[in-house]
Amino acid sequence: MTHESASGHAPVPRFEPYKGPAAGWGALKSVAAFWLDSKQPIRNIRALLKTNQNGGFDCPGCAWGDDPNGGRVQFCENGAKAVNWEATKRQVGREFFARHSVNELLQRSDHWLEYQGRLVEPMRYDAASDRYLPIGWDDAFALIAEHLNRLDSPDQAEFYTSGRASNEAAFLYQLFVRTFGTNNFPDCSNMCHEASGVGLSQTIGTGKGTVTFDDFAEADAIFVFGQNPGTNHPRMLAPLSEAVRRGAQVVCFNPLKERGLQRFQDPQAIHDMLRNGSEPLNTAYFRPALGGDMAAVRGMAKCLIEWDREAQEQGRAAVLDWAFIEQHTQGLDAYMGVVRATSWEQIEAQSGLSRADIEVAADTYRKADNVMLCWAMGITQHRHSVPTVQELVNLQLLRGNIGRPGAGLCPVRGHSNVQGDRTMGIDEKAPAPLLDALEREFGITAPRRPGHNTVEAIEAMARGDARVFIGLGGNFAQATPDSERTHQALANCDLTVQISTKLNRSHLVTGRDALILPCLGRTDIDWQAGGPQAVTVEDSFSMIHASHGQLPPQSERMKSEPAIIAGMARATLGNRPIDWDAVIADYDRIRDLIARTIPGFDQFNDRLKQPRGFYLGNPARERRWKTPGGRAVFSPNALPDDLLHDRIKATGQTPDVILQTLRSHDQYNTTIYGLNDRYRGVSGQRRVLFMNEDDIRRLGLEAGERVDITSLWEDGRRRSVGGFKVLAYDVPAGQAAAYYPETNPLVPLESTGTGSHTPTSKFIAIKLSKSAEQDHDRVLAAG
Ligand SMILES: Nc1nc2c(c(=O)[nH]1)N[C@H]1C(S)=C(S)[C@@H](COP(=O)(O)OP(=O)(O)OC[C@H]3O[C@@H](n4cnc5c(=O)[nH]c(N)nc54)[C@H](O)[C@@H]3O)O[C@H]1N2
Ligand SMILES: Nc1nc2c(c(=O)[nH]1)N[C@H]1C(S)=C(S)[C@@H](COP(=O)(O)OP(=O)(O)OC[C@H]3O[C@@H](n4cnc5c(=O)[nH]c(N)nc54)[C@H](O)[C@@H]3O)O[C@H]1N2
Ligand SMILES: [Mo]
Repeated sequence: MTHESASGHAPVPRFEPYKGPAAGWGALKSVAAFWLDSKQPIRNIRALLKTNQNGGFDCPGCAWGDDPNGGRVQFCENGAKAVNWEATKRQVGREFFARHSVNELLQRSDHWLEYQGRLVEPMRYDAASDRYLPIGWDDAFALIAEHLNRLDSPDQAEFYTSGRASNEAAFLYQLFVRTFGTNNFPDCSNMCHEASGVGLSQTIGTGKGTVTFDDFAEADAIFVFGQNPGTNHPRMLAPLSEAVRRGAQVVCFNPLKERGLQRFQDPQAIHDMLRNGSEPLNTAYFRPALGGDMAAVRGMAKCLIEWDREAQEQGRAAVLDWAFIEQHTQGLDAYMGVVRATSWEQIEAQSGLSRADIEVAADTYRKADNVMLCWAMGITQHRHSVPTVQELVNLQLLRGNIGRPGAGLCPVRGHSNVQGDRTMGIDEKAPAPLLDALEREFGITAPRRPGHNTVEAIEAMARGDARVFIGLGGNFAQATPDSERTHQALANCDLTVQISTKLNRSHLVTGRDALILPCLGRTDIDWQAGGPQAVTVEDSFSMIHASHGQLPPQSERMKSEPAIIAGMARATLGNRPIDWDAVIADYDRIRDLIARTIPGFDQFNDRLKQPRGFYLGNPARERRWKTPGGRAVFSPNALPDDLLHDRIKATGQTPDVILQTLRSHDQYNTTIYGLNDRYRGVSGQRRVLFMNEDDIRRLGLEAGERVDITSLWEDGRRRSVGGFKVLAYDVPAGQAAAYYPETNPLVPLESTGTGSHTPTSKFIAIKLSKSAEQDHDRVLAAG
């Protein structure tokens, strides 16, 4: 793969510390560059002003919720990039594919592939010429139906979903697939917040966060674990800096000193920018070991329990909220038992933090009346992520920090509708009430066998047990672990189908037959027989609202996602269990079906008319616990004995460092917008390895030289990636960081979270060696 810049001119790789605040002028400059590059700046600026506004479209960026008090422009730098990226005028159609064979395209970088423009017509792979050729929509649907109906069992097909799909698309998709007869719904959530869903359902009886936007204004302390909002949820910076300004505590747990968690300049507060002032974003910053958060939070709980005991002995006010514990929880005794059994030595060793530091964090926690805990991928992509999420719940239960204003649990979701897709039934573990409702409403026999998650889908394709792969959005080949094996698994299929907006590697790693089906994006106007259609999404705060595309589509040969799903369904099932064309004519009809089958959506179409949509509600927020015992549950998990998996130890080798894979500022998951990572001071390059200076010296390396990275896993396979430039960076000793997806070849398919099956992308044991591939430009400065 070459690493060229997509726009043609070779970038100069640089590395120098970023001195500006997060957001602010730096962000505006960057947005302007992307606007101009979209080739239709004025049109896109107009579109952008409609982002997250009433009558406008939902930002195709992250799942952060809107400020319900509204008014202000509700987009951020990276949302602007997402809009410009989707709304480009460049096109990828038959001429493009006539010029490039698939093998030739495979040599291009991910950045180059997506940069070529919007996919504008359906294409079918032709193995003889190794090229994609145009195909009509009806022929494409017929081909899919032929493959699906030929399978021995519906379980031989995998139906992937990426979290941008709207509620309407997701609902139709699961109805089609379940009528067809399988629960094989691998989705991006399996690689993302799965552990949050699992951990929360088991403890508070709902898999979603309990807070809404307004809680940020009422919290006395906000803890942010394993999240980089400056890049990934920039609109979160405003409530965080506002919290600090009014005297609340914002406490960060992150091994990297993320710029976006330190200083912030609000791009919407013009006076802030004119004086180039900036607001601090945190009041304390702890830098744990990778995977050390469970131990750190256990330490905090240990402090609270101990302080409560002392308070009781001395007749002072209790530290724990005993009234809440007695009325609302179960399992405290067993939990206290494991807390007592957890030694400070183990807590310090595993968390990478000192007891004194943890006591500071616990004291901040104790002094705050209302505490919110926020978290993202630094928590969920570990082997013990479910117990870690449960430890966050344990902490909150100790002081009743759930179900009152300014307090609660806030898993900050990724894709803009990943939460909604689950609500609509994109779930391989098919909840029985949903299946019952589908059977009742549609007269189908819904499959009851659990389906495949993402990792199981890869395994099934690799074994030859699954033979058709259909991807509703996303980039399965790149987003998933163990790239070489995943690619082989996809290539093993009889048919691969990608429903996409932009060209990516998943279109190039084909089954024997392969289709590219180009779809409309969030920004595009979706015209159907009944006029322009809106779709709906659910944000991280369970707010449901409508999204109306604003820009005329690039080509008449693109279809909306619901129309594509309906086309596949009609060809495969006929008009069973619904008249597919009829619901596509007017999406209100899809919403009527949702209203009749998905809890919380009654009178869906009417309630959508409320400005800013409606709140789906969350029983745990009202202290109603949908658990088997009707109470919130303390989870008595022991800390892992060792963060290193047995299969790492079985190699007999000691890792040089532990690697986490993360996002740069210029990417959206596998979509690479550019080669810069502004806040970390990196420009013009992505193949970099952030390392601690002592580790660089210890391993006999030099900053600026290139290394090959090999991961450790006992299964006889060699997993390595080459030519990563070592950057001396302020990371704790023993850790390293590099960008995803370039590092996915290192993540073993079997290295997954217990109970979540999420690949452990934030904990990869690696060895380093000097690379044969060296260059002469040296790093300009150390971070
Ligand atoms: N612009 C942009 N926005 C996005 C995305 C994008 O790619 N680009 N992706 C979207 C998606 S799907 C998601 S899921 C979210 C992801 O949002 P994030 O979770 O913020 O994404 P990551 O870049 O994976 O960052 C993980 C952060 O956790 C820290 N970390 C890693 N390991 C640990 C650990 O063991 N403990 C602690 N305490 N911290 C740790 C890392 O240093 C890093 O700051 O963002 C969404 N929004
Ligand atoms: N090593 C490592 N791996 C990871 C992660 C990590 O942190 N480290 N993070 C994981 C996480 S959190 C996630 S969520 C997954 C992401 O996994 P995915 O969701 O599968 O990947 P994306 O990169 O978001 O998908 C990008 C593609 O989606 C298509 N697309 C964009 N917009 C639309 C649309 O509106 N409709 C349709 N149909 N297609 C569209 C475009 O063709 C684009 O190329 O990756 C996971 N993989
Ligand atoms: Mo995600």
